[in-house]
Amino acid sequence: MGKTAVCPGSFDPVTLGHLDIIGRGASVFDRVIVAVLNNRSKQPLFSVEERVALIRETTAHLPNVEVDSFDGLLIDYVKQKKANAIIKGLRAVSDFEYELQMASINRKLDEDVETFFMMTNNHYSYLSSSIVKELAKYDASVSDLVPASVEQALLRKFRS
Ligand code: COD
Repeated sequence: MGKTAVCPGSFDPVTLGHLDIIGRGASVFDRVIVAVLNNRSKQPLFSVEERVALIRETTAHLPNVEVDSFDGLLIDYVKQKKANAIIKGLRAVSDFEYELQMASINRKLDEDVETFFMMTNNHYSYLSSSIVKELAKYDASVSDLVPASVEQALLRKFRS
Protein backbone atom coordinates (compact mmCIF):
# COMPACT_ATOMS: atom_id res chain seq x y z
CA MET A 1 0.00 0.00 0.00
CA GLY A 2 1.28 3.47 -0.87
CA LYS A 3 2.08 6.19 1.63
CA THR A 4 -0.63 8.76 2.18
CA ALA A 5 -0.02 12.17 3.76
CA VAL A 6 -2.55 14.74 4.89
CA CYS A 7 -1.73 18.42 4.29
CA PRO A 8 -4.08 20.32 6.61
CA GLY A 9 -4.87 24.00 6.89
CA SER A 10 -7.42 26.77 6.77
CA PHE A 11 -6.46 27.77 3.21
CA ASP A 12 -8.53 30.97 3.43
CA PRO A 13 -7.56 31.31 0.57
CA VAL A 14 -4.86 29.02 -0.84
CA THR A 15 -1.62 30.88 -1.70
CA LEU A 16 1.45 30.10 -3.81
CA GLY A 17 3.18 29.22 -0.51
CA HIS A 18 0.60 26.51 0.22
CA LEU A 19 0.78 25.24 -3.37
CA ASP A 20 4.57 25.02 -3.14
CA ILE A 21 4.27 22.75 -0.08
CA ILE A 22 1.45 20.67 -1.63
CA GLY A 23 3.40 20.19 -4.88
CA ARG A 24 6.60 19.17 -3.13
CA GLY A 25 4.66 16.85 -0.81
CA ALA A 26 3.06 15.22 -3.86
CA SER A 27 6.49 14.48 -5.31
CA VAL A 28 7.49 12.57 -2.15
CA PHE A 29 4.28 10.78 -1.07
CA ASP A 30 2.15 8.43 -3.18
CA ARG A 31 -1.04 10.28 -2.28
CA VAL A 32 -1.61 13.69 -0.66
CA ILE A 33 -4.96 14.70 0.80
CA VAL A 34 -5.28 18.46 1.22
CA ALA A 35 -7.67 18.81 4.17
CA VAL A 36 -9.49 22.11 4.69
CA LEU A 37 -10.53 22.77 8.28
CA ASN A 38 -14.20 23.61 8.60
CA ASN A 39 -13.61 25.85 11.59
CA ARG A 40 -16.91 27.07 12.96
CA SER A 41 -15.40 29.35 15.59
CA LYS A 42 -13.44 31.43 13.06
CA GLN A 43 -15.19 33.65 10.55
CA PRO A 44 -13.48 32.82 7.23
CA LEU A 45 -13.65 35.02 4.14
CA PHE A 46 -14.31 32.00 1.89
CA SER A 47 -16.75 29.21 2.73
CA VAL A 48 -15.29 25.74 3.08
CA GLU A 49 -16.84 24.80 -0.29
CA GLU A 50 -15.21 27.81 -1.97
CA ARG A 51 -11.83 27.01 -0.39
CA VAL A 52 -12.02 23.36 -1.51
CA ALA A 53 -13.03 24.39 -5.06
CA LEU A 54 -10.11 26.84 -5.38
CA ILE A 55 -7.59 24.21 -4.23
CA ARG A 56 -9.09 21.57 -6.58
CA GLU A 57 -8.77 23.95 -9.51
CA THR A 58 -5.18 24.92 -8.71
CA THR A 59 -3.96 21.37 -8.03
CA ALA A 60 -5.77 19.73 -10.99
CA HIS A 61 -2.39 19.06 -12.67
CA LEU A 62 -1.27 16.87 -9.73
CA PRO A 63 -2.88 13.42 -10.19
CA ASN A 64 -2.03 12.14 -6.69
CA VAL A 65 -3.55 15.14 -4.86
CA GLU A 66 -7.10 15.01 -3.48
CA VAL A 67 -8.95 17.83 -1.72
CA ASP A 68 -11.38 17.32 1.13
CA SER A 69 -12.65 19.12 4.26
CA PHE A 70 -12.71 18.04 7.89
CA ASP A 71 -14.18 18.94 11.27
CA GLY A 72 -12.80 18.24 14.71
CA LEU A 73 -9.37 16.86 15.51
CA LEU A 74 -6.83 16.48 12.71
CA ILE A 75 -5.52 13.19 14.10
CA ASP A 76 -9.00 11.61 13.93
CA TYR A 77 -9.29 12.65 10.30
CA VAL A 78 -5.80 11.30 9.50
CA LYS A 79 -6.70 7.92 11.03
CA GLN A 80 -10.06 7.84 9.26
CA LYS A 81 -8.24 8.30 5.95
CA LYS A 82 -5.69 5.58 6.88
CA ALA A 83 -2.88 8.07 6.32
CA ASN A 84 0.47 7.79 8.09
CA ALA A 85 1.81 11.31 7.76
CA ILE A 86 0.98 14.99 8.21
CA ILE A 87 2.74 17.57 6.02
CA LYS A 88 3.30 21.08 7.36
CA GLY A 89 5.13 24.07 5.93
CA LEU A 90 7.54 26.16 7.99
CA ARG A 91 8.08 29.77 7.04
CA ALA A 92 10.11 31.27 9.87
CA VAL A 93 11.23 30.59 13.42
CA SER A 94 7.95 32.13 14.58
CA ASP A 95 6.04 29.17 13.05
CA PHE A 96 8.21 26.67 14.87
CA GLU A 97 6.92 26.97 18.42
CA TYR A 98 3.27 26.51 17.45
CA GLU A 99 4.02 23.71 14.99
CA LEU A 100 6.19 21.90 17.56
CA GLN A 101 3.30 22.05 20.02
CA MET A 102 0.85 20.72 17.39
CA ALA A 103 3.20 17.92 16.31
CA SER A 104 3.76 16.93 19.96
CA ILE A 105 0.02 16.84 20.73
CA ASN A 106 -0.67 14.84 17.59
CA ARG A 107 2.10 12.38 18.44
CA LYS A 108 0.69 11.98 21.95
CA LEU A 109 -2.72 11.24 20.43
CA ASP A 110 -1.31 8.71 17.93
CA GLU A 111 2.34 7.60 17.91
CA ASP A 112 2.05 6.01 14.47
CA VAL A 113 1.37 9.25 12.62
CA GLU A 114 4.49 11.24 11.79
CA THR A 115 4.58 15.00 11.10
CA PHE A 116 6.87 16.11 8.26
CA PHE A 117 7.98 19.74 8.03
CA MET A 118 9.05 21.34 4.80
CA MET A 119 10.87 24.64 4.59
CA THR A 120 9.04 27.07 2.39
CA ASN A 121 10.56 28.34 -0.82
CA ASN A 122 12.37 31.59 0.10
CA HIS A 123 10.09 33.55 -2.24
CA TYR A 124 7.10 32.74 -0.03
CA SER A 125 8.58 32.97 3.45
CA TYR A 126 6.59 36.12 4.27
CA LEU A 127 3.38 34.93 2.65
CA SER A 128 0.17 34.10 4.51
CA SER A 129 -3.53 34.03 3.67
CA SER A 130 -4.05 36.95 6.10
CA ILE A 131 -1.54 39.15 4.27
CA VAL A 132 -3.14 38.31 0.93
CA LYS A 133 -6.60 39.24 2.25
CA GLU A 134 -5.32 42.50 3.72
CA LEU A 135 -3.65 43.52 0.44
CA ALA A 136 -6.66 42.55 -1.69
CA LYS A 137 -9.04 44.40 0.62
CA TYR A 138 -7.17 47.64 -0.04
CA ASP A 139 -6.88 47.00 -3.81
CA ALA A 140 -3.15 46.16 -3.83
CA SER A 141 -2.06 43.57 -6.38
CA VAL A 142 -1.72 39.98 -5.19
CA SER A 143 -0.98 38.52 -8.63
CA ASP A 144 2.44 37.20 -7.64
CA LEU A 145 1.20 35.72 -4.34
CA VAL A 146 -1.81 33.63 -5.37
CA PRO A 147 -2.95 31.77 -8.53
CA ALA A 148 -5.04 33.80 -11.01
CA SER A 149 -8.31 32.07 -10.03
CA VAL A 150 -7.78 33.02 -6.37
CA GLU A 151 -7.01 36.61 -7.35
CA GLN A 152 -10.30 36.71 -9.30
CA ALA A 153 -12.19 35.22 -6.34
CA LEU A 154 -10.69 37.86 -4.00
CA LEU A 155 -11.68 40.65 -6.38
CA ARG A 156 -15.25 39.32 -6.47
CA LYS A 157 -15.42 39.14 -2.65
CA PHE A 158 -14.12 42.64 -2.03
CA ARG A 159 -15.96 44.35 -4.88
CA SER A 160 -19.35 42.91 -3.99
N1 COD B 1 4.92 28.74 2.76
C1 COD B 1 4.92 27.48 3.21
N2 COD B 1 3.98 26.94 4.00
C2 COD B 1 2.98 27.74 4.35
C3 COD B 1 2.88 29.08 3.91
C4 COD B 1 3.93 29.58 3.09
N3 COD B 1 3.95 30.85 2.68
N4 COD B 1 1.77 29.62 4.44
C5 COD B 1 1.20 28.65 5.18
N5 COD B 1 1.92 27.53 5.12
C6 COD B 1 1.66 26.24 5.74
C7 COD B 1 1.40 26.40 7.23
O1 COD B 1 2.58 26.31 7.95
C8 COD B 1 0.49 25.22 7.47
O2 COD B 1 1.28 24.06 7.61
C9 COD B 1 -0.30 25.07 6.16
O3 COD B 1 0.48 25.73 5.19
C10 COD B 1 -1.70 25.69 6.25
O4 COD B 1 -1.64 27.04 6.61
P1 COD B 1 -2.97 27.85 7.02
O5 COD B 1 -2.54 29.15 7.59
O6 COD B 1 -3.92 27.84 5.90
O7 COD B 1 -3.61 26.90 8.10
P2 COD B 1 -3.60 26.94 9.68
O8 COD B 1 -2.22 27.15 10.20
O9 COD B 1 -4.67 27.88 10.13
O10 COD B 1 -4.06 25.42 9.95
C11 COD B 1 -4.11 24.92 11.22
C12 COD B 1 -4.67 23.49 11.28
C13 COD B 1 -5.98 23.37 10.53
C14 COD B 1 -3.66 22.55 10.65
C15 COD B 1 -4.85 23.22 12.80
O11 COD B 1 -5.61 24.27 13.37
C16 COD B 1 -5.56 21.91 13.10
O12 COD B 1 -4.97 20.84 12.94
N6 COD B 1 -6.82 21.99 13.55
C17 COD B 1 -7.65 20.85 13.88
C18 COD B 1 -7.84 20.70 15.41
C19 COD B 1 -6.71 19.91 15.99
O13 COD B 1 -6.50 18.74 15.68
N7 COD B 1 -5.91 20.56 16.85
C20 COD B 1 -4.74 19.96 17.44
C21 COD B 1 -4.98 19.36 18.78
S1 COD B 1 -5.58 20.54 19.95
